[in-house]
Amino acid sequence: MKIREIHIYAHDLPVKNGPYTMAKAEVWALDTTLVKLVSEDGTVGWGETCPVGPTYAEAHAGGARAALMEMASGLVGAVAWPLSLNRSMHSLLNGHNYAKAAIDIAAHDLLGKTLGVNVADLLGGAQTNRVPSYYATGVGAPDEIARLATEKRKEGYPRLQIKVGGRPVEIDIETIRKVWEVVRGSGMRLAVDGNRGWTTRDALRVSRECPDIPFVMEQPCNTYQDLEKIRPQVSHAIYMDENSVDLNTVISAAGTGLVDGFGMKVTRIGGLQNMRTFRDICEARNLPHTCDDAWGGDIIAAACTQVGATVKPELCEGVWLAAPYIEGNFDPENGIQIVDGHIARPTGPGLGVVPDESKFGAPVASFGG
Ligand code: 0XW
Ligand code: MG
Repeated sequence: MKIREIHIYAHDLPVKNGPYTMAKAEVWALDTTLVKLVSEDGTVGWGETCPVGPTYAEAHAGGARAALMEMASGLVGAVAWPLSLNRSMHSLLNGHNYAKAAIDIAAHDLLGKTLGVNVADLLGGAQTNRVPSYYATGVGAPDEIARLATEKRKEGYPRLQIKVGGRPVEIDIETIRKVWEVVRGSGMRLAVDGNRGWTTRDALRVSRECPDIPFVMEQPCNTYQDLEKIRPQVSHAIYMDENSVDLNTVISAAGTGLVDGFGMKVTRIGGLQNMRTFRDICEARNLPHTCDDAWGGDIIAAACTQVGATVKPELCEGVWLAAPYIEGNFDPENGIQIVDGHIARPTGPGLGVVPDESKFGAPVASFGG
């Protein structure tokens, strides 16, 4: 199974009722990058990567496309089996996981379609066809976030992530308290995500002032070292998100007991090949985690859902999708949707979704053929 052609597309995804706000980012529209791989026998596989603006992570849309173009001609003729392909990519470009992930996802789709097997089964086997999701609020006024929490609880979401940071910490504490008032006793799990926006002083204060509220503190501060500093002093569980940039960091954070779990993004870790290793490291250490991405349409959504379905259910913190913030789907028939806080896993071959590529216009670059 060798790659014959690589096509790269750019597509705009406006934020419904935008902007979407986080401690260090405010986004109105996301520039997503799609990759189409065509194998020697004409089978097609799709991949996608969509950084949520240029300030959330060390990634941006133009960087993804530049990295893909740097590698693409060297990948024409390469073996498309995911492990081999990842090694080929590393031999052509150092780093840039989030760009390599688009090729890796496309290779999994291609492999699944070639073998007539679903991606979850390629990754070890689906445990469920009804994958739990979670809702992430933006940074907002305490009463508004509490209202949203009530709405999402009623919709059936098993988990809520509240965004905080980038404003006086007193407002974050008030938000957490108001949300707790409306979800307490419902079974809805709570994460408070600072997206690197708190100082260690703020994180310590929140933990001290909310000892009665059982939330997970997700990526409260900017660096790995900040997490090491607060770890012995907070009573809340700590999850690492943005700092878990590669498997090496995950091994350290899991192996030293620095964190109690992870918010993980398929593209940040480099795609599905690395995601399955990440999943297995977490299972070996009994650490819960999400299977998300920063943003993106149906291809990313399907990739996250497929790998999410393979996570040991008691360790699965949910699959976050941008779907509620996006108009429409790439795949008009099997587009991914969240219903009652859960995602119906598409069970067709590969990712189980087939985009209507006319939506993407002409490729920004094509290689091979
Ligand atoms: C809620 N998410 C999964 C989507 C946004 O890109 C940020 C992210 C997170 O948890 O940080
Ligand atoms: Mg997060």
